[in-house]
Amino acid sequence: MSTHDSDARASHPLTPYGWSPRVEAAFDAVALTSEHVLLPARVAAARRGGAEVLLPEPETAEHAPAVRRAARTDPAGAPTSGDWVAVRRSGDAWLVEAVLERSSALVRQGVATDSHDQVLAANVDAVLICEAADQGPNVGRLERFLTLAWASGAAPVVAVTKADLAGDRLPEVVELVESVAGGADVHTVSAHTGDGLDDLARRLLPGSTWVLLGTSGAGKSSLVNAVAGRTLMDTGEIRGDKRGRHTTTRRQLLTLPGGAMVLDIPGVRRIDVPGDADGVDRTFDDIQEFAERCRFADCSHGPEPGCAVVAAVDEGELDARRLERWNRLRREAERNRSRADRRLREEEKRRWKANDKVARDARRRKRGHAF
Ligand SMILES: Nc1nc2c(ncn2[C@@H]2O[C@H](COP(=O)(O)OP(=O)(O)O)[C@@H](O)[C@H]2O)c(=O)[nH]1
Ligand SMILES: [Mg+2]
Ligand SMILES: [Zn+2]
Repeated sequence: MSTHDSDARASHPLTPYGWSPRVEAAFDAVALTSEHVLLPARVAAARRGGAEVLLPEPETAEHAPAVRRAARTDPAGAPTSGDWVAVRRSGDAWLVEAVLERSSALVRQGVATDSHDQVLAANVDAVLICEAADQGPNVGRLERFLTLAWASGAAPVVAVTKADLAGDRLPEVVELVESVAGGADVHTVSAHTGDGLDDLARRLLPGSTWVLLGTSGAGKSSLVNAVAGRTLMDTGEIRGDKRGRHTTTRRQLLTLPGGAMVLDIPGVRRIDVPGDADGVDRTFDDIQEFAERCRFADCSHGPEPGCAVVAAVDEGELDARRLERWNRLRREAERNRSRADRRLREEEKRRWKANDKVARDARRRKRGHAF
């Protein structure tokens, strides 16, 4: 072959969808051990019992038995938007044989004791958190979305949307957002005037995957359409027409004309933060820094002596309300962590019992055969 490896990669038909050496290696590991001829594909949207995949042509695929079984045990393992999968042809149908290892996963914490986490999006490079300039901002919500994004393994970026509606308050709004954004960059944009769109568009690199996070009405779809220069997503404007209230419930990976992929997660009002301490720590890295200077390593940042966090509040270096929100999210993450642990233990017990039953049945059968 005359082409170099990098050329071959650049010309791979899945390159526009984010095909990378990492994904290639993950696919090879699966393909080499399979008895079937497998092809790599990216999941655009999950559907009942299967997925819409890009091969790169869009196709519908069903879960192969192994994937179905795995999804029953742990729904978080089912193919979701953004996943890389290995598929194969079976008669007229496509079957998803395996979900490849994820580089990141945006997880919605299961709230009920027995409920599972839901993976909202996989293999995401960046999360674009949209917060409308004319309604707030709601810093508690922003911190929650930031925590979710950091916990996913993707990098958060904040868009202060509808800048044209904020009037004189805009600088104040942006300053407030920046004060809680931490390591996330803040872009101020208006889908209506076009302000700030070029700067944001420059970050949407070809082959990168972005997830939009924000409440309904924050201007996510309008922003995507404005960046794309055409209507890729339905916006609030069409609501209330003859078709009635239109709310998108599908999480579908779309490709922007510039080559980046975006995924909207509609209808997000509030998401419980996952039991991943790293997400909270990174969101509140300012408090984390103070906490490292506390006298005791296990400081609860309460009334004990030598607490650098409490001292920072006293000295006006840290907003007491931010400290309160930090404590709340830390407690929530902890609660969700122990809930997840409990669920794991229970599942283990169930599996163990099931295995036990299989063994018992086998013994019984064996005894039966002896006669
Ligand atoms: N003035 C103004 N209105 C906007 C802007 N972006 C969105 N909107 C309006 O806000 C409403 C909700 O927008 P939409 O994109 O559907 O929000 P989504 O639910 O987050 O996708 C719609 O009526 C939009 O026209 C903007 O930049 N400026
Ligand atoms: Mg929308
Ligand atoms: Zn302390």
